[in-house]
This record gives sequence, structure tokens and C-alpha cells, in this order.
Amino acid sequence: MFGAKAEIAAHEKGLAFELVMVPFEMKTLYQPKHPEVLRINPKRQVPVLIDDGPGGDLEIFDSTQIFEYFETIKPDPALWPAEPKARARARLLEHKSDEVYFPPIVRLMGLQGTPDDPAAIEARAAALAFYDRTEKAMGDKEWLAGSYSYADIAFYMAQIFGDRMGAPMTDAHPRLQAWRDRMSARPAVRQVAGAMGRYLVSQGRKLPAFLERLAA
Ligand SMILES: N[C@@H](CCC(=O)N[C@@H](CS)C(=O)NCC(=O)O)C(=O)O
Repeated sequence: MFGAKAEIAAHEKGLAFELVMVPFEMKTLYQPKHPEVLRINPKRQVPVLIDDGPGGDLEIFDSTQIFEYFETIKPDPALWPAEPKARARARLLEHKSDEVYFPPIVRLMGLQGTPDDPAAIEARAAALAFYDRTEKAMGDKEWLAGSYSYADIAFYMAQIFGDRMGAPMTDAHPRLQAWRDRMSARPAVRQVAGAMGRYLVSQGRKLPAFLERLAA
């Protein structure tokens, strides 16, 4: 999910890049870890970015750090709003998506066999409360932070996992669902989320309807 964030952003920016997928199996997850990941990221996680172009070698990790680097090297098209407060709000939304919305979804991943476990009920309630707040904050805006931004990319990817883990948006979130349709129509999003959907299908996993359409 975090690697897909960076990949979508690179496509949106029109940056040329080589994508290296690390080993991943549903049973063993990310083991064995890719040697470049172990070398670059002390947290041993993807994504990592290597830029060995002009200016010397750069090796960084963390999807949000990668967003910031993309914005610096290729400001156009802008993926943060220009106005300082709007930009800070967008950054906060991106952070909340990763650090407030997503952790309960990660907890649900380990509770798929026990959906009535109080921890699972609590995690789904947290996701629902996040949708409620975001729906309200969305107002009539087309994108989460006004203009299309990294916040949209982060939350789109995160909510794919929310839906798959049993915490989908509901009829109480029509603006968010319309936003998701707008996101799904973007070529960069279709390309990355569609490929993820096809991988999940190849592993015998069922997809949410919106992702099924992208994966077809
Ligand atoms: N804050 C990091 C989170 C990265 C992360 O959690 N990556 C996951 C894959 S989506 C990972 O590498 N998990 C393997 C592990 O933690 O061992 C980011 O934004 O890049």
C-alpha cells in the first residue's frame, strides 16, 4: 500500500522510473527481505527510492518522504496546494490517512478469522468514525484538500485495504464514494490499483466492486 502511493505519485508527476517489486507471498509476507531494502531502510520496509541521476546518489525511504522529494524535483503538476495553510492541511490529511486511519486497518488484517473479537469491532468503529469525519470535512470539494494532492493518493490506497478488511465506506458516505469514483478514473490510479487488484485475484482474493472494475 505504501509502495503504491509512491508509484501513483511518480505516474502523476510523469517521472521516469524503474519499478522493482520486492518478494511478497501471502504466507511469508515480505520474507526474505530485499537486500536493497535492508541496506537503505533501518525500518526494513518498502518503499525505498534510489535516485542515481545528476547530483549524486540519493537513497531514501518512507512514502511521505518520497512524496516530498518528488514535489521538490518536479513541482509541476503540483500535488500539494500552494497556499501555506491549505498545504499544511493537505499534509495533515496525508499524515492522518497513514497514521490515524490505517493502523486500525492493519489490526483488522490479523483479525480476519475473528470478526467478532472486541478488537476487530473497535477497529471497524475507528475506521467508520474516520469516514464520518472525512465525509463531513469533504463538503462540496472535489478532492480531499481542495486541489488533487498526495492526501488523495494516500487515502485512496489506504481505503482499499479498509474495504478489503471489512471496514468499507457506507451509504452514509456518498461524497467519499463519489470522490473514490473520481480517483478510480485517474489513469495513474487505475494503472497501479488495477495491477494490485489483478494480483489479489491471482491469489484467489475477492475484490471490492470498485477495485474489480479497475482490475478487469
Ligand atoms: N511509513 C512507511 C510505512 C511503510 C510500510 O509499512 N511498508 C510495509 C509495506 S506496505 C512494509 O514494508 N512492511 C513489511 C514490514 O514491516 O516488515 C511509509 O510511508 O513508507
